Amino acid sequence: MTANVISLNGLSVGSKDSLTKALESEGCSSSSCGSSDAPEDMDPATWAKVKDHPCYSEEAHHYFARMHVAVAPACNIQCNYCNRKYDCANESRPGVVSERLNPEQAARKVIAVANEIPQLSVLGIAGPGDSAYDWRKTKETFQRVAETLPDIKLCLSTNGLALPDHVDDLLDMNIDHVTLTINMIDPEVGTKIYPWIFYEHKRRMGLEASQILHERQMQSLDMLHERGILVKVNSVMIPGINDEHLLEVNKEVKKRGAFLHNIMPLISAPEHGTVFGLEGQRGPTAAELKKLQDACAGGANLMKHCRQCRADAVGLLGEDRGQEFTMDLVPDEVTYDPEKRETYREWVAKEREDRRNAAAVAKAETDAAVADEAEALLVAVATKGGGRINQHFGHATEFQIFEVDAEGVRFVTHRRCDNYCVGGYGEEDKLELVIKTLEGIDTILCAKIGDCPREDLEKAGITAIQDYAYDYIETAVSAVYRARHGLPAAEIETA
Ligand code: CLF
Ligand code: SF4
Repeated sequence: MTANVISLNGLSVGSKDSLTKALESEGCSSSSCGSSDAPEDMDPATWAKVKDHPCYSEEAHHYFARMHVAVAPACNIQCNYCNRKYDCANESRPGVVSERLNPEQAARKVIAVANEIPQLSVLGIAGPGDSAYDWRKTKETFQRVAETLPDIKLCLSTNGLALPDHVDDLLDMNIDHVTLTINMIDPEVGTKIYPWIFYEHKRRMGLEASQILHERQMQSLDMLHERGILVKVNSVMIPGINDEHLLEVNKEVKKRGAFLHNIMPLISAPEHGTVFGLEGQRGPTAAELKKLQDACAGGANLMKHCRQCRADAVGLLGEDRGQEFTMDLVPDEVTYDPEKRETYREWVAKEREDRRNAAAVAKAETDAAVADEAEALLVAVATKGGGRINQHFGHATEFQIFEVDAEGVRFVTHRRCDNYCVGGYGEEDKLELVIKTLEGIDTILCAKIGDCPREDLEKAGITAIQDYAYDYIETAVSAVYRARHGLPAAEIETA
């Protein structure tokens, strides 16, 4: 395949060969460490809403970025997994928000980011408190941004308690993506998660608090659905508290029209200072999360590519470029320049079509040649975005995991290795830990890999392949599967 490829960092287009050469000259300092939705699955109006939203469309997350602005510090409830000194744990990793912004600063920052990151398609407000409770600041920020950048999608994340009071504002402002964090539909379960809420000028405790929160969350979901606003439900999976119960939550939110359900593992450590962290409440293992996700089959569609980002995250999901855009780096006056973003969108439209066609050909040829019952493979991919295999093994901070069988190639999840790659470990230790995170993986596809890590991976039973550098993920994964069955790569014509 000799398709042109785009460098997502610099928006420069080149050939696969030229990028491979660039990669070689770049070298590598490290020798070791490295909604399953599609247009045909939904009506055109819904597809138009989600196609460029990296959280609502798995395909879009390869191409488009989101940014959060931390304008809403106040919150009206207490979750046992949250410490207000930290980001909203609904939508972020625990970590202090670098800076809180006022709406004017936030709007300026969005323009600065849009000028530099052409992939930016969504502005989300996810705290660090509750965006619907701190509504005045949320609303002013959205209004300011909409005036300058009308093509940016506006996205809100909230616990839902205050939301029914603002649904009409959402409609007026054309906001069609809202995330509700719903951890229970049984208030008894809620008492173990929420010690109090603040509602109608009064602090409510215990069962009363959970009862009110539950009713308001269901009311929010119903009101949003009735008005055609797409709702994603986020749930934090807390072993021993709501893990089994989330199956019921999944069914209920589906019944009430949720577009997606995102079940996120509890992140909990004593140093976060949360009630759960101090009590030693653990998060679920990857296997427990997968088991719950599998059990939800047939219920609300699941989002599986969430990165639990910070309330001030900037960039593609899985990367955070927030430190490049702190307010001291944003000019006092910024003028929006749409050119880069327009060019990028035109490129993405062609690229997506080409990638989809290539994946369809590979699927059809494989389906016809491999028996249905043949075993599925798990393949890890090192990618910087764009739906291509374009990252050096040693530079990867996470791997995207794809499953392939005769039915085709499916994104399954991502596995992070940056937890292990930051400081304190020698190169050898890093590789050992990366290998652990890749347990169960058959093959790794990356743009380049050194001989030493390749041999160590081989010893661990994982084959590392760089022959598909800069190819589309689906066609390369499919080629690996076909080769396993003694078939040549599918014949694919690309633009
Ligand atoms: Fe932000 Fe949330 Fe909007 Fe996305 S995040 S407000 S819907 S633009 Fe996305 Fe981040 Fe997961 Fe949230 S990956 S934590 S789901
Ligand atoms: Fe923290 Fe968000 Fe819960 Fe409020 S809703 S307590 S900010 S996690």
